[in-house]
Amino acid sequence: MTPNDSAFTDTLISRTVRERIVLVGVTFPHSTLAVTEAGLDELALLVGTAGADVMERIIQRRSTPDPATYLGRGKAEELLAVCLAVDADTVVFDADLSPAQQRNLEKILGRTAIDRTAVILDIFAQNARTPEGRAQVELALLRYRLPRLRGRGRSFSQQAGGIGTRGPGETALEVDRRRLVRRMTRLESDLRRLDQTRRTQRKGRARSRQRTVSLVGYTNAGKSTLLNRMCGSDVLVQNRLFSTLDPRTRQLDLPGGETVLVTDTVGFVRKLPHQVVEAFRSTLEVVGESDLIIHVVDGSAPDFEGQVDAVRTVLAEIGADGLPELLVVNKADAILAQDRAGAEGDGEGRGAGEEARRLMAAHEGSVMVSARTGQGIDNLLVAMGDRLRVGDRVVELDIPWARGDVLAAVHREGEIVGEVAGEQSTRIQVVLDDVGKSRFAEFLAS
Ligand SMILES: Nc1nc2c(ncn2[C@@H]2O[C@H](COP(=O)(O)OP(=O)(O)OP(=O)(O)O)[C@@H](O)[C@H]2O)c(=O)[nH]1
Ligand SMILES: [Mg+2]
Repeated sequence: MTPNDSAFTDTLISRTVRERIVLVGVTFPHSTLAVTEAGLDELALLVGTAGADVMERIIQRRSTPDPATYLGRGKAEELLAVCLAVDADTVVFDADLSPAQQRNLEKILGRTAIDRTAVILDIFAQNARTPEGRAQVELALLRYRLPRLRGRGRSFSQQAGGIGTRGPGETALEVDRRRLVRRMTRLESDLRRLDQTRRTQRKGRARSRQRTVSLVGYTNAGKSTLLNRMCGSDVLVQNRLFSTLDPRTRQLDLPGGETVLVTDTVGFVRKLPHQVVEAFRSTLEVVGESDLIIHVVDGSAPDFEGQVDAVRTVLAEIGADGLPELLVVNKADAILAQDRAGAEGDGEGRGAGEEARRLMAAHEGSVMVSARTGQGIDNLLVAMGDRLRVGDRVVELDIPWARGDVLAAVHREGEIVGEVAGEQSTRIQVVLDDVGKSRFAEFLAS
C-alpha cells in the first residue's frame, strides 16, 4: 500500500476558508414538513461536524423525486439564485442522489452537489485513525464514488478539499478506473485478514466464557463517556458526531463479582449509509455476538425517540436485534436542567424528564444515568449483572473423577453453587448459560 494510492491523500489539505453550504430537503406526500425540518437539523449538525457552515436551507414539496434533477426544474433554478445570493460552494441534499441527478444538478448549479451519504463518509474519513478503520472507510468511499466518476467535469477541480470531494482527485480516478477496482479488491482482502485475526481473538474469549457487553446508541449519546465512567478508561470523548470509529474494549468488574468485557463502538445515525454498514460489518459483528446490548439514549436530545428507532433499524440490519437489550437514558443532568428551565417559564425543553420517564416505563429494567456526573452508574452496574444472570441457570452435573479436565473446565466457566463428592464422581451445582449448558450436556445429572 503506497501512501499515494490511498483515498486519504487529500484529507491532509488544510482548508483555510470554511465551505459555505446550502441544505435542501424535500417533503413527499407520505411525510410531513416537521420530519423534513428535523432531517435538515440533523444534516446541519453533520455538515458542521464535517467542518463547513450552513448558510441557508430550502424545502420543496413534491409527489415524487424528479428522475433527472431530484428537485423540480423551477426549484433548481431557485436554488441557483439562493446559492448566488449567499455565495455557496456546495449544495447538500438530505436524500440519496443518483449519480445522474448529481451530475445534472452540478451542471445547473455550477457547484458541487452532494448527498447525506457523502457528508457522513467525509466525517468518517476525517475520524478514522487505526489501519482497520481507515481501510474500512476508504472502501466505503470508493464504493460510493466508483459509479459517480463518469463525466464529472474538471470544472470543480479548484474546489478540491471540500466535503464529498476529499480523497482521490477526479482526474486521477478517471485515468485509471481499473487501478481503483484493484485497490478495492486489495482493501477487501486486507480487511478479511484483519477480520480473521479478530475472529481468532474472539474465539479465545468465547472459550474463556468471558461475557461481552456492547454499548450501542445514536452518535453523541455519550457511549464513550459512559465507558470511561464505568471502566475508568480514557477513550476519546467529543461533542462531535462519529468521534468513535474503532471499537474499544475494556474490562469491568460488576458488583455481583462477574467480570465482563465492555465494547464501545461506532455511533448510529438515521439513514446510516449502507456503504458504511457494509464496510463496518466486521466491526459491528462484535455487537451481534454480545451477551448483552446496552442501548445508550441521550435523554436530553429533542427527538430521542426517533433516535431509538434509528438505532433499532441499524441493529436489525446487522442481525443484532434479537439480543437482550438494556436501555440506558443518559445525560440525566441535562434533562434536569431542561426541566428546570421549563419550570422557570421560558418553555424551552419543557417536559424532557417526563418524556424520558415515559420511554423508561416502556422498557422494563431501564435505568437513568449521567455519565458526566456519575449519577445512577451504580444502579446501572447492578442492572447489568441482573440482566446477564437472567440467561443463566443453575444446573446439576455429575462428573466422573477420571474427568479432571471437565471438572477444571466447569470451575473455570461457571459459578459453583454447591458440590457433593461421591464414590465415582462428584455432583456439582453450577450456574451456566445456555452455551455452557450445552457444552456439558453429557454430564447433566438426570
Ligand atoms: N450533560 C451531559 N453531557 C454528556 C453526558 N455524557 C456525555 N455527554 C457529552 O456528550 C458528548 C458526546 O459524548 P461521547 O461520549 O463522545 O458520545 P458518543 O456516544 O461516544 O459519540 P460518538 O462516538 O460520536 O458516536 C460530549 O460532549 C460529552 O461530554 C452526560 O451525562 N451529561
Ligand atoms: Mg464515542
